Amino acid sequence: MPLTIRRRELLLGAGAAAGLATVGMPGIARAEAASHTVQMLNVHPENKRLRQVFFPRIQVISPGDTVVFEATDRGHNSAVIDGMIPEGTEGWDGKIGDEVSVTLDQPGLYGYKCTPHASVGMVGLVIVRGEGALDNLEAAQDVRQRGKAKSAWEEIWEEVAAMEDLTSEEPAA
Ligand SMILES: [Cu+2]
Repeated sequence: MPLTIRRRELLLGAGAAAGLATVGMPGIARAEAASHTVQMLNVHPENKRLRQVFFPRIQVISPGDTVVFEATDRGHNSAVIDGMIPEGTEGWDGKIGDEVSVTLDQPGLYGYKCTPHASVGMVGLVIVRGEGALDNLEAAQDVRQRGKAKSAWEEIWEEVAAMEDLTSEEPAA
């Protein structure tokens, strides 16, 4: 049976070589990409007086990361707001009640809403950090908001103004 043994050795060798080959592949760097969760909720988990919310409302991610909008409570969706995403990007438009998962490569601000609850302030922002992350800040701030979305965005922009290092790829240590 020496032939069989040799064949097994060959197969093992091939497997090991294939394993080594993948280590240096560019795709492996994506293994570092993170997944972040935003819950779509009827009641804010830390302040019961706040209703119809995305939690957290602002999510800062790195290019290539994924954001999952979880349909924790029913009746919500996540859809980008016209004029509030970086130029040339597609955004997303989730159906009501559906979980949506988006992977974002382009640094910038991505403003979104729950379509039925935007006017009661159910809006949120994903910031993809990196060069040009704030390039569409003015354009996003210029978008006209209605009802409670107005004050919600004022609060969000205030928080964004206090954030540091958004234009660097890595969070400050
Ligand atoms: Cu909603």
